[in-house]
Amino acid sequence: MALVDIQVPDIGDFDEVAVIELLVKVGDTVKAEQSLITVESDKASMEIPSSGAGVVKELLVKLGDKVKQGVVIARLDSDAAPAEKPAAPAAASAPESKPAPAAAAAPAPAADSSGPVKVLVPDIGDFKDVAVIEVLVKVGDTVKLEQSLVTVESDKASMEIPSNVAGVVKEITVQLGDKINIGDPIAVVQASGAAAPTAAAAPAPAATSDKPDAPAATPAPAPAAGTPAAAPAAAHDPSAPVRTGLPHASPSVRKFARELGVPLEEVKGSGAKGRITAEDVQAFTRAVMSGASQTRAAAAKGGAGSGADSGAALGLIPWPKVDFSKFGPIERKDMSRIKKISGANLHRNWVMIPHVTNHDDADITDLEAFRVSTNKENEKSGVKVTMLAFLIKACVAALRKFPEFNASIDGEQLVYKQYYHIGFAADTPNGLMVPVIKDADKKGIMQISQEMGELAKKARDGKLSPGEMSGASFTISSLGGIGGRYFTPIINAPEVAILGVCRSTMEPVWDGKAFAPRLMLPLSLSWDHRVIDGAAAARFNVYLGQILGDFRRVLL
Ligand code: CAO
Repeated sequence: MALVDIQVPDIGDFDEVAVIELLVKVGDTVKAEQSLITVESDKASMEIPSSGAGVVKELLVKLGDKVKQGVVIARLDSDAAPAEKPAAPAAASAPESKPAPAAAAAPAPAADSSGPVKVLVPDIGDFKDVAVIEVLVKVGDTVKLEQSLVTVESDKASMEIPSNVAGVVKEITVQLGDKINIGDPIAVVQASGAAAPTAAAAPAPAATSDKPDAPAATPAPAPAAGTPAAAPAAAHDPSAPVRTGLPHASPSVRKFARELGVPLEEVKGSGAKGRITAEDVQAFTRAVMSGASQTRAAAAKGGAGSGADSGAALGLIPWPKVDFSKFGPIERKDMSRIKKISGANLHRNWVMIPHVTNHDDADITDLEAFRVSTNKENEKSGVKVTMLAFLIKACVAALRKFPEFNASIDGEQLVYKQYYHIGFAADTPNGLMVPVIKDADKKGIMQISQEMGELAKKARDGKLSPGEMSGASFTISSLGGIGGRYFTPIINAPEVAILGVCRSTMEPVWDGKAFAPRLMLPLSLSWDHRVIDGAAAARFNVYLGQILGDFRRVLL
């Protein structure tokens, strides 16, 4: 096995450029001149080719690394080189010739200190017939010295061509798609008075972008200059990996996107061949800021809509599309407004909150006997005391003892509420609604029962006001009137816990000496594991069970 180190060749004045794409992986067989990585400065991006053929044994750079000439990118086993392509000599990774400084090769404009100046394509190394893919200024624009005027692109690199004079753009003499070469005119700029430099500005080195006083004559970036591998005009290498990851955008647009934190791969390009322009990045940012759109990362954190297709934002496979009528008769109905709204909320809460549910049983034998006798005594009052009213009071007591269950997450803080507004899930013909009993700690069982009856009726009649459905600090979902044993209720964000209750049943319970018939109420407490832990949840349920078992404990 002959190991060959592949180094970054001479890339002109590019120093410390970032690796933005790895085009091969360990185990890949590469040909000589096949691109291995893409690097980028703020003005140009280029692919770094392999100076030899072989099998990649080691990749010595990773995304984000800063590299410069001489840095070893990869280690190849050249013995394993494809037979049809003789391996280039190992030493070939270092370029044999340096790029000519732009000042030497580029034609010097006849710079009048205040007259019109023709801006010409400077020395761009071996770049020949490169296409103008972006015109970055328009007639009337005031440009600074070295401000980029156009972006050109070969099949291996793109770079921006700067102005060698400051002033007002009088004419643009190239169009999108034009093929240009060294010495071709790009624009006419009315120099703004200061003496224009006598040499054409070189395209691109990163360091010059914000420094109008930086030397204009710098070497051209070197995809063309060093190894033959880097020649941008080289025929397209069909063995090069398909570029699925890198969005089509100029270096300055990428830099702009990076500054704003915009994920370029999510921006739809409106330029030629789908190229992303600065305006596209701005439009994307505006859409996200206005809430009209969101990034995939935000969606994955839970901002995704409830639609079945929002799984794409989570990187999930598409929702199955089935023609159900193939299997039998069907009927389609629109989802109710409430179902759509509650569905979106439930979906977000399910995805965003790390739910855990603790199940337990409470002995409500004595409490139920008390409830029944109370209702008998108060028959004439018209108010029926419900088990749910007792549960609300019992939960208030447990929330007082375990305040983190009555809290909400707000950024990096926890908000501990000192009020006890208890929501209860109500099943209505249009879907699930959650009216709220405000200040349940300050109300008696009769009052709570009465309010609950009124709110449940309003919910069924679709007459709840927004105020009657907001502000809950904890929620109870009771299926006791229907049946079932246990379930996993979904937390009603931004609350951090919810109690699910099912139908009580008479069960034989061991009292230490014998089995006794006891009325047992199944409890299911779902809690947010970011705020609450399992031990606290178990304690909460135990305490709740003790109160429901003997309500006098509320007074303790
Ligand atoms: N165990 C045994 N019986 C129970 C019980 C329990 N845990 N809870 C209620 N019952 C009984 C009641 O005593 C009542 O019996 P009687 O008619 O003999 O007095 C009967 O069941 C019906 O009660 P109810 O459901 O009308 O009254 P409630 O106070 O228990 O509940 C309300 C009110 C609004 C919560 C309820 O009507 C409701 O909508 N529940 C469904 C909530 C829901 O859908 N949750 C799921 C959310 S997740 O999708």
